[in-house]
Amino acid sequence: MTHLPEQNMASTIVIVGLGQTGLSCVRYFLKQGIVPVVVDSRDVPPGQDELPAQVTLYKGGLHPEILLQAKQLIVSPGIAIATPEITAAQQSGVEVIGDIELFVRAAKAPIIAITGSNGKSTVTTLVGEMANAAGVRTAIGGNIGIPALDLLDVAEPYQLYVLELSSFQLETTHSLQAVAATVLNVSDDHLDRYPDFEAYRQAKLSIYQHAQTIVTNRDDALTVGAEQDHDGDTIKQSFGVDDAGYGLIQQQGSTWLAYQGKGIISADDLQITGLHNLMNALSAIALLDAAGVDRIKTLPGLTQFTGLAHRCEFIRKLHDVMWINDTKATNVGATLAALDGLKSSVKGRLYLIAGGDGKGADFSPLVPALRDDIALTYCFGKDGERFAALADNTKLVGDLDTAIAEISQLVQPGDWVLLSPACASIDMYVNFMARGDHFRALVKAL
Ligand code: UMA
Ligand code: ADP
Repeated sequence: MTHLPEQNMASTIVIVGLGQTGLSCVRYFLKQGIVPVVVDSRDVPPGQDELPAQVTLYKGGLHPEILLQAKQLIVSPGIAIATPEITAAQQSGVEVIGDIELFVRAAKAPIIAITGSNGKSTVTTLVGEMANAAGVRTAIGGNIGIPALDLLDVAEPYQLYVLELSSFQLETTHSLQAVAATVLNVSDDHLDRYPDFEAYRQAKLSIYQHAQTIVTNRDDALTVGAEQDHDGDTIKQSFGVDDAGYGLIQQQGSTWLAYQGKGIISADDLQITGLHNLMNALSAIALLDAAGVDRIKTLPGLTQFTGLAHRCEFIRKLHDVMWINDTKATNVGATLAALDGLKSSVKGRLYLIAGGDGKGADFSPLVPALRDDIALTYCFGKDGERFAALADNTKLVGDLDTAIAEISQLVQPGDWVLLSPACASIDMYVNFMARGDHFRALVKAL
């Protein structure tokens, strides 16, 4: 039995899950003179050394007796709200919200909200850079790795917030009224956390609730919600490869990003490549237009954007062989986008390195690409065997070191080697960045 805190639990705020989110919530409450308690199921929760002494941490379990007596639970995204201990507290009348709900209740500037299975971090960063280029003091945060509540703690307030929101964060957010909201795309992901794909999709579509403008993807019908998913007077915009709304046109011998058939900027002026990145740029323009930011002034932010590390990141050209790090491809949709975007540039053969924790996803949409576009796929990690079974031209190896050592012996000038795992990294690495850093180090050492 846990010893309950001495303070009156009925007025206590309980933060469920330490980690980055939990710590940001602690800082937020302490700043307001409120001392919360923290509960974490892990024996050694990350960030416990940073926890101020006046905050009590109950670890090694979710301590239902504390949750049941709380005034409010602030649940971290890493913990499902369907967890029995949390459901029981909710049913007994305890309010259950997340850090994004706290943020939107407190934020004083408009919010652009971005979700989707892939492209969230790219679009969030791009929108932030374009808005700042236009002279609008803008902060980005959320699932991208900067806890949203930390954005409130600044001397000079921001004029615009751009939030990357995961389906987990959206589940515990109810008061978001975005000036513009988008679901970039929806494909299999996190099926280990949801009963089915539709439940995951619905969590994403909730971003549209009470948005002034919603921006959907014309090429992905799953991004379009039902009428009840948004208010009656919501403005609807969309992006896609055709020339309707925000789209692409051919002009002066090249592809242009356009709105209602009128060219905005030539794709040749951008430093990011691949059709998926043109879609990312179109969605960024649509979101900023909806937020009323002067479009012309935003464009230098777009032309200067070189993309994010770990997403189709060029690492090295060695003996005319290209080595690309796409470790952030943690689901099938992202790997398909990388293959689609890159394959036309490959003059020789393409080698793929894939595998890790598939989070319950169906890998079969990759089969045609594995068979037709790739010379040999090296598979490793928890679901490496399941991956290797997809096609004949695959090889199962124990780790990334072995994959790279073997591929480096096979490659010829003109070949490309792509790490695009279609899986999460947590079976073997701290996070996707550690996997990408390992790849980079191995390739640099060749
Ligand atoms: N956990 C427990 N017990 C607990 C609390 C957490 O086992 O009591 C585990 C979770 O199952 C999870 C891990 O700890 O595997 C981290 O969970 P967390 O809620 O403590 O995570 P934070 O450190 O707060 O980071 C979270 C987001 N993490 C998740 O949603 C899992 C970060 O997104 C986000 O950048 C950060 O808040 C700031 O907003 C990461 C992520 O992987 C990058 N997101 C998923 C994705 O992008 O696919 C959704
Ligand atoms: P997220 O934050 O949603 O994970 P990122 O911008 O970090 O998205 O990109 C993750 C992966 O998805 C990378 O492998 C990247 O190449 C790929 N990607 C980026 N934009 C898109 C898109 N619009 N559609 C499909 N895949 C994309």
